[in-house]
Amino acid sequence: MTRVAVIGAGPSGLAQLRAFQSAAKKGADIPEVVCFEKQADWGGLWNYTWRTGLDEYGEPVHGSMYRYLWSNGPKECLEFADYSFEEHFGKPIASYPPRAVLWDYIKGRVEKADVRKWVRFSTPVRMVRFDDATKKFTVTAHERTQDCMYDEEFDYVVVASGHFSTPNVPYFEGVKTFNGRVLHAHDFRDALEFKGKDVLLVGRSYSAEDIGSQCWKYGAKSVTTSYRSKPMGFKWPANFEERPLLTRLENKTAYFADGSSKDVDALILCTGYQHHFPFLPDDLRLKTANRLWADHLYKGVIFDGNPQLFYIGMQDQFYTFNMFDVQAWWARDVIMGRIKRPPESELQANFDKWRAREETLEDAEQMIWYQGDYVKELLAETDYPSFDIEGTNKTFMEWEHHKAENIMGFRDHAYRSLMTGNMSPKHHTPWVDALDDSMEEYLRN
Ligand code: FAD
Ligand code: NA7
Repeated sequence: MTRVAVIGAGPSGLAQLRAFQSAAKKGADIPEVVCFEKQADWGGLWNYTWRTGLDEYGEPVHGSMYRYLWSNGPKECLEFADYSFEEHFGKPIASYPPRAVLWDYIKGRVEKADVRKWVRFSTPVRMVRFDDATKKFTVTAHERTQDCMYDEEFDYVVVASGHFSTPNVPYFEGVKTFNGRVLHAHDFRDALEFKGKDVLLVGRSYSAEDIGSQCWKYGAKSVTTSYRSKPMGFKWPANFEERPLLTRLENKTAYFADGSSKDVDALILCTGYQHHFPFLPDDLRLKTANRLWADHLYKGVIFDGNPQLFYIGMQDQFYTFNMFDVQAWWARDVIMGRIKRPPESELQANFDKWRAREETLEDAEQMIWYQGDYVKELLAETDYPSFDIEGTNKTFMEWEHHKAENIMGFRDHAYRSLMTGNMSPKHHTPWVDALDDSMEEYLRN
């Protein structure tokens, strides 16, 4: 029997499990699927951990999510086409759910699909090797609760281990003797730690924007973000400012590229993440920057060095859950022979086309249409329930405009579900005043 290993049970890995299960439900003969998950539960980053550094087994902690995190984009743009929010919660809910609400939603679909039995929890994959003679992979896994390592053979491997977990940590002169707390966004957990403090963040992307906003919301004395390329440019509150790049630190003083300085209590490096696959050898390991068209992936999914190896969710992301779904359905169909693997020249031409367009992209709006068009291309080739990509793109555009209007108030807006057609209600409390991020509080009428 054909065997498929899925590495990771976050949204991408779970999309792969659901893809196979949905084919089985329609009567298809599916391969045997084994999902290896390093954590004790599923949901990937959405499964919050208080731990930082190493976990109870000495494994690097996967989680980069923090308390009080609310979705940074409308939930209407990530909704599963085969399992709506309304089906899960029994009613329409507001558009920017806190982490716990999204985790519950992710779990709901796979619980309904009854695929937990396919997952081996607390089992990091240590190594994957491919044998050119037998055309099989050997996966070495480590079951941590019994502390036992074993090998198993597979015909296909799907890597869904995420790429927002291993921090990119640049060096800044003077950081060794800085008299304050220094951490990377990956280790940020609770904004209350910075209440009453002057906080400096390096970076200008989602982590800097959101962790800065969190610190401000939970009472930081001041928030300063420092950019390398260009400012974020939002209309920030009075005690929130953007400065050019940090050049050095001295005691508690930070110096910036424009010659200015500021005394700060803490430095949070929001400097992004590395695609990091310590369990893959050179010939199977994806090497790419965080970009919309990742290197080495045909159709954004098949590894160019091995036709039996797939990667899900490796792109930089506007689209998330439903894009992972479409990728997983597509990978499933190639594995099951429903989609004939196109010849190398065609795959390369397709890669070149997307790469060339990626290089022309100038702003977020163009990037959103680009990723939407990519999702559309894969969607047309599978039986994943079709959904309104144009409508999703337009919702993203509204989101962008709402952020430009009011960065601390964009989460107070509501959008229409592209899956059910129903309008979502506005949340009962403005985001700036909503300090309790529990699911009970969010779902309260
Ligand atoms: P992950 O969620 O990272 O899951 C990967 C899984 O693989 C994990 O469970 C991990 O334990 C497991 N794993 C890793 N290595 C191994 C191994 N060797 N063996 C076995 N298992 C392994 N997206 C949104 O749509 N909205 C948001 O608001 C949003 N906020 C975010 C906030 C933060 C702070 C971050 C970091 C990301 C955010 N994202 C958001 C993007 C996020 O990448 C996706 O939502 C989603 O979690 C990606 O799913 P994934 O399955 O690809 O990766
Ligand atoms: P991103 O989106 O990859 O952004 C990384 C940021 O870090 C970006 O602004 C970079 O600046 C900045 N960066 C990287 N290296 C440096 C150095 N050496 N000096 C200064 N600045 C640097 O990561 P995020 O963590 O923000 O977001 C990841 C995901 O988490 C995202 O999907 C969200 O949903 C949540 P640049 O822009 O290149 O000037």
